[in-house]
Order: sequence, then C-alpha cells, then structure tokens
Amino acid sequence: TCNIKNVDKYLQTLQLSDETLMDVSIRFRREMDKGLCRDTNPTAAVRMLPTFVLSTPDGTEQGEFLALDLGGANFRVLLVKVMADGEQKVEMENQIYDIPEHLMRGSGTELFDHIADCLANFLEKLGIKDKKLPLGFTFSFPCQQTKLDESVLLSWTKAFKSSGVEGKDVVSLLRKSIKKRGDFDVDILAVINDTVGTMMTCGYDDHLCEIGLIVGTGTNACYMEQMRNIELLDADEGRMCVNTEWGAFGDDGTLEDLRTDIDREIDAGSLNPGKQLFEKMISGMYMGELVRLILVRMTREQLLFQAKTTAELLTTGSFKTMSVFVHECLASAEKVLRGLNLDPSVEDCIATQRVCQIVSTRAAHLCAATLVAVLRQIRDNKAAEKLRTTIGVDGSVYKNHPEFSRRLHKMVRRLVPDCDVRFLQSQCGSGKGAAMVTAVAYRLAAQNAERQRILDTMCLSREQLLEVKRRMSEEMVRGLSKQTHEQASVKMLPAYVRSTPDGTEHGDFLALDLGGSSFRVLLVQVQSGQRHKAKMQQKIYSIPQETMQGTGEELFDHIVDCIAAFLEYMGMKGASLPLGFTFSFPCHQSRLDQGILLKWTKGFKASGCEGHDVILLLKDAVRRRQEFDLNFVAVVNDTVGTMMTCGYEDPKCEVGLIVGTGTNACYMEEMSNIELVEGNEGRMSINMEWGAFGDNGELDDFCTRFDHIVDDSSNNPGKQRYEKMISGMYLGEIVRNVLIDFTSKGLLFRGKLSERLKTWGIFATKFLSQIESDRLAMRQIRSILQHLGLTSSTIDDSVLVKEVCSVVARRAAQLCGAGLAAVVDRMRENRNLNQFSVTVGVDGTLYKTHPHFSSIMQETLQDLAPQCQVTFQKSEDGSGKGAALITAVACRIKSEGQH
Ligand code: 0WK
Ligand code: 0WK
Ligand code: BGC
Ligand code: BGC
Repeated sequence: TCNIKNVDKYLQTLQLSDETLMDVSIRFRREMDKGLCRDTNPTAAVRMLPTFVLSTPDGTEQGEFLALDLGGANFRVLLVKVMADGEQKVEMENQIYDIPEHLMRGSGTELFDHIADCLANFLEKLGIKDKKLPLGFTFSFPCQQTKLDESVLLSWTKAFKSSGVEGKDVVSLLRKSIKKRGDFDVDILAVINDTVGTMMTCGYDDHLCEIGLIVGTGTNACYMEQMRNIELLDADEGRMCVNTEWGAFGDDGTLEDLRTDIDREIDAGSLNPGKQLFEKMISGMYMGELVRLILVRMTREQLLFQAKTTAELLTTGSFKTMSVFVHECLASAEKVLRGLNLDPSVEDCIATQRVCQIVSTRAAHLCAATLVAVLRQIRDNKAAEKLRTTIGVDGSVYKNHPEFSRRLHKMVRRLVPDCDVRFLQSQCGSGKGAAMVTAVAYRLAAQNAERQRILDTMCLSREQLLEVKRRMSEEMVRGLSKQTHEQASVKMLPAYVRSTPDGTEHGDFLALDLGGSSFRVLLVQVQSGQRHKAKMQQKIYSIPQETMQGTGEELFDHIVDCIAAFLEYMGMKGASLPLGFTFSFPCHQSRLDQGILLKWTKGFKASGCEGHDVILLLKDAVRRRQEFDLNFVAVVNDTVGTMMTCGYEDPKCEVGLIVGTGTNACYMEEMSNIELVEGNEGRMSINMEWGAFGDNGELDDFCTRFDHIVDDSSNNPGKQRYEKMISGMYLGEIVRNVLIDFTSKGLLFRGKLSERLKTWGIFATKFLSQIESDRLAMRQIRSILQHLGLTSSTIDDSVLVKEVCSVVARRAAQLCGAGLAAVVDRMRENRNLNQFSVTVGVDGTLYKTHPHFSSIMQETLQDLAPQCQVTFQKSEDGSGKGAALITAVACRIKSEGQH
C-alpha cells in the first residue's frame, strides 16, 4: 500500500520549491519582455497581445448591450443594461447555450452559424429581434488584434479545433453568419479575451483592478501595460490592456526542466501537442487527466489499487477535474474512484487525495509564479515602492476548487510580500466586462462621430475652395474698378511701386517695420551694382498693448522714441536719412509718401489715426521731439516690402504674401486695370488687403459658429473675416473655442473646463505649430495642455487637440491657397499666357514656423491654378529691406528727375 510519504516521494518533481517558483517567475518575466519587444515578438512563446482596451469604465457609459461569451466551459449570450442616472446600475439577462463537440471540431462556418442561431434565439426570447444593439464578443482564444472590432484567431486552444477559422478575423466570420440568417442585425463593436472581460467586470466595482486572471478550462492573464513598453504600437503615453496568453509559456522549451513525463504524456495526447504547455500543467481541461495518468502509473508500479487498473481508469478524460476538487474530502474521493470501477482501500483514497493535492497545488503555485512576474512588471512600471492592486479572477478551477484560490493567494504573498494584492472574484462573468468595453467603445464611437461632425464643418471641399477662388477673383475686379471700389471688400489699393531696383541705387536708408509681431527700426546701406550686398542693421522694439490701443500721439511718439534710441545705438544722432516706412495696415495712397489709414487691424486700435496720413502723424511726432529730422520718402505695406525684398534677388518676384499676425497679399497689376490711378502703361503693385475678403458676406457660407465667436470677441467685429480664418492672431482662438465646445459637450477633458482655457488668446497660435510638429511626442502636447491649466488631460485628449489644430490650420492654408490661386491666375490672364511662372515673396511667422501650412497652401494653389508655376521665396530680411529699396528707387528717380 502507499502512504502520503510515498506519494510525495513519487511525485517530488511536481512539488516546486519557492526558489524554483521564483525562478519560473523570472523566466516568465523574460518571456514577457520578449513578447513586448518588437524584434523578438514574432518568435516569442508568450505573445503579449495588444487588446486595444485603453481605459476602464469612467461612469458615463449607459445603454443596452449584447454580449457573447465563448471559450469557457459555457457559451453564454447576454443582454446588459447599463444605467447612468446618478449612480451606475447594471442589469443582466443571460442564457447558456450548448456548443456540441462536433461543432468545436467541425467547420468554422457551422460553428459561427450556430453562434448566430443562439443569438437569434436569445433575441427572439427577449422580443428584441428588431433592435440593432451594440455587441461585445468575449472570444477566449489567442487573437491578434489591430483594433477593438477586428481580431484574427492565431490558434485554437482548449477543446476547440474548428476548421477555417485560424488566421481569420472572427468578427467578419460572425458578421457573415448573422448576415446569412438575415433576420436580425447587431453592431459588433468589440472583441475581447475573457481575461480582459473579467478585469473590466471587476474594474467596474474596484477601480484598482488592473489584472484579469482566468483559471478555468484554460488559464491566462491580462494586465494594464504602459504603452511605451508595447513596442508593436507606436505610442508612448497611457496604458493598454495586454493579453499575455501565458498558456503558451514554455512552448519554446523554457520549462522543459520542470515538465514531467506526465506533462509530456498529456501533451502528446492533446488536440494541440507542443502547444499551451503551461496551460496543460495548470488548467481545468487537463488537471483531471494529469491525476488520472499519475494514478495509472502508480497503479502499474503496484503503488495503488493492488496494481489493478480498470478500463475506466485507463480511459482518457475519465477522471474529471471536478473530481479533483471533491477529493479534498475522503468520502467523495472514494465515490469517484468507485466510479472508475476501482475498489480503493482507505490508503488508496488518501494517496489519491494526496496526488490531487500535489497536482492542484503545483497548478496554483505555477500560476502564482507567473502572476508575480506580472505584479513586478506593474510595480516597476509605476516605479512604486509598494504596489497596491486588485486582480479580477474567474474560472471554474479558481472558483470551485476548495483550496486552489487559498494556495494561489498564499504563494503570491510569499513571493511578493511587498505587494498589497486583492483578489476579486468575478460574480457576473466576463460578459459584463464585454458590455463595459462595448459601452466605452460605443461612447467613444458616438463621441468620435460628434467630434467628426463638428470638425467636418471646417473641412472645405475642392468645389468650395474653387468657389472661394472664384469669389476672390470677383472681389478683386470690384476693388479695381472705380465704380465698385467703395463697396468692394477687397480694396485693391494702389501702392505706387512701379519698378523694381535696377542695381544703380546706393546710399544709407532708414526703415521702420510696424504691424507685424515685432516693431523694427533698420538701417539699410545699398551699394550700387552690388545686388546681393545691401548691408542691414536693425533693432527690434516692443509696442506695448496699451500703446497699440492708446492714442495715436502716444503710438507715434513711441515710434519716434525707438528711432531716437536706434540712431543713438548706431551713433548716428542727428543724421537725417531718407526713410521708408513699412506700415502693415490698409492705407489709401495717392502717392508713395502718403498713406491714409483706412482702418486698424490685428491688435492695433490707437485713436485719432484712422482717416489720417500716417506719414504726417509720424512727422508730427518727430517735430514734437525736436531732436532729429527725417526725410520721409515712402510708406509701404509689408506685402509690398516683402515682394521688393525678394524681388531684389529674383526679378520674377511679382507677388508679396504675408501670413503672420495678419494676412495679406500684393501683386503687380496692369496699370490699365487700375482704374483709380491715371495711366495705362506698365504695371503697379496693388496691396489687395485681402484680409477683408468676406466682410460683405462672401464667406458666410464657409464660416462656422467658431468663426463667429472669434469675430464677435475680436476688437473689430465684422471686419477682416478672411484674415480671421487664416492668420496667426486668430487660429489659436478658433482652436480654443472648438476645445471649449468639445469640453462643454463632454467630448474632451472629461467635460472639465479649466478657467485658463476660458481666457482670450491663451491658446497662442505658436502652440498650433508646436503641437503639429512631427517631432513633438504626445507628452509634450500634454505639457502644453498642463500650461493651459488642463492638468488632467489624457492621451486621447492630446490626440484630439492635435487633430483640432490640424483641421484649423489645414483650412487656413487651403483658404490662403485658394486666394493666391485667384491672384496668379489673374496675372496669367492679364498676360494672355497659357502657362505662367512667377515667384511669390512670402513672410510671416505662421508661414515660416508652422510645419505643414506652406505645403498645404502650395498643394491647394497648384490644384486650383494648374496653369501657374509658382515658386515661393521666404523673405529672410523682412520687409524693412524692401521699404529701404523702394525708398532708394524713389530717391534715384527723384535725383534722375533733377538732372
Ligand atoms: C467565466 C467567464 C468566461 C470565461 C470563463 C473561464 O464569463 O468568459 O471564459 O469564466 O472559466 P471556465 O468556464 O473555462 O471554467
Ligand atoms: C516680417 C516683416 C514684417 C511683417 C511680418 C509679418 O518684416 O513687415 O509685418 O513679417 O509676420 P508676423 O510678424 O505678423 O508674423
Ligand atoms: C486561451 C486564452 C483564454 C484562456 C482562458 C486559453 O486557452 O488561449 O485566450 O483566456 O484559455 O479561457
Ligand atoms: C493688414 C495688412 C497687412 C497684413 C499682414 C493685415 O491685418 O490689414 O495691411 O499686410 O495684416 O501683416
């Protein structure tokens, strides 16, 4: 006969010491790294599969959801009602359906048809066949997912081996079977593993739950891993649930030193030899068989049942795992053995009981070892001294074996005493978890749809852009014609620059550059014949907000102060140099050295200037200071200055474009078309002031409510509508208002609006350029959001903010491209050319710093004006140089006029 000692001796290889278990844990940790690492993942035994489950429920989920739960002992169909009025409540109805063995081993199509039949039956019973409900599918097998609702089966496990499924997307197979029936429809939104479902089900009650464990027919675990560690996915921030598929641990031979002949025998007799070797040492599908094979060997070695086996004992699968559970009590042990037609002695029963204990203890301890590896991974990810976490658990072995859970808990706490681990048994199965994941997916899908609907209002079609171009062309004609000039929104202001430098200009010139993001005073020294050698010295001075919006006198006094400081700095006090004044606002000119300000734009609103000649305002200020005198020669718009600066290098430069704080363009128009100026010969530069395009409503059908909000809160409502959809002063504001709208609808920042985000101008346009730069990782977007007081923003929030920025900037660039297409196509028609090539001199912070603005604008231009070959020349020296060159030309012409 055989007593416990003999059994222990006989089965000593199945009793693992803490050291061995710790070694298994370390081995498994290594396997986890292999699975997470891009290069080793393809050959890793433990696949570490991304599940695309990013967040646990946030309490806003609600609705009715169907769930299927396939792969455990029972196939369930469930209806889960999630109520979110105040405290969240969940009601569930479910029905277990049988999956006949021949379907588990038959053709996949029949299997999925059967699933569809069960679903139909369930809907029939509940009388909801006519509803198209969202459905979550718990499919408890190893699957490669690329998104939540697409999942390719890698290999069957447990008792399943249906043909034609491995390598296929199980969602499409299910959709096909449902379609084939044609009598009901569902919206499959998510496929998840049962470990994930269990984690979500338990996470609903305990937000600390970040691990899902199944010890049932099969065994497996999932946990929330840091995105940056999941190398298969290019994301750094946040966490995603990873399905370890630890059942396959050892399939690459890592556990050969621990696997016993019994393990090899059971594997050899299984449906999938060589596969799921770890699972076959642990889970319910194999535990009974392990015991049976041991009893057979011990019997043959005269250690049990007087060495007499029975047909039942020799039959595969005859010793149910359930029997292992009951063996903890002697009485039922005897009953089970008699059930195998054995005639057990009390010793036999005790010995068998001991065998069961050893087998299930090994299972519990092995499970503990791999679980400890997962706990350590999470602790290290959090760099936490002490990890406090919850493990959601389900499965018939864990639930029904009287000692399994206790042994597992005990060994886990022994191996990682520094972790505070709570085991939470799932009461409702993974179906609830699947419904939760579906509810989150549903919420996210609904939110995405709402976001997209709003963002689509800012996406312009080619037809719309062509229409913008057409209307711009129309307004240009109206601006040029004497009759309609007054009413035209695009004023097409003659700028009295008719010729470009011929290289004979020379001398020192002072230039002022006011109206962009910074005020510059420059000294430009031009040497004749030295086109590329104009030397420049400049100083940037700030224009305080209160000066921009104070009185004209204060503003121009401030400008003269800066000039004085500059001359001082240059050691040229008292010098009286010819001055070119870049004044970047709409001015009516009847000659080069006069500029009547029509209206302020951008951030300026100084009083007593509109309607006045800014040259006289400057002269008065110089006179008031009585310190130096200046020879005011020219006032030019920054677009004209930019065209001239670039034209000095490239004579084909006949268009000037500014996309900075404001936006505007100028170009060389045929004198014969400029009805406001006498003469029909040659060309003259026209300052289009296209920023005002739309002030007569030409853009109303392209304007969104965000544009109206930005316009209403600007200091010149109703004015500069085109500019307010394009330029740097406003893009940040458009984004800010979209973010506020999204937040107020709960589509962003969990609906929590920060005070700072309500502040005008807080979302500087420079953020758009930064946020869209490819180099910028999501975390940097988060730090910008933190700066805006949005400290609790998530990854999804960053992704969405980036998208809003790109939609707003793309529209701006396209609108700008459409406007420019109108300009160059007009010039081509002016010159009766089929093909026209021209250079555009361009300046402005937005154009220069935004990573995609220029390319999108150029694409749009190319598309809308295909007969024009346009080269863009970024102005390196600013328009001050251009103003100085125009001054130099004016001086040359004047001095030639005097000879
Ligand atoms: C119940 C879950 C199901 C899972 C099963 C595992 O709802 O998703 O597959 O537990 O335990 P088993 O039924 O295999 O013992
Ligand atoms: C630099 C030019 C200046 C122009 C500015 C526009 O020298 O005349 O006004 O670009 O760009 P912003 O500074 O508004 O971005
Ligand atoms: C499957 C896993 C599943 C586990 C528990 C294993 O055989 O590969 O996907 O989670 O059983 O049901
Ligand atoms: C002004 C233009 C200027 C443009 C770019 C607009 O607000 O009206 O005169 O060219 O900004 O600076």
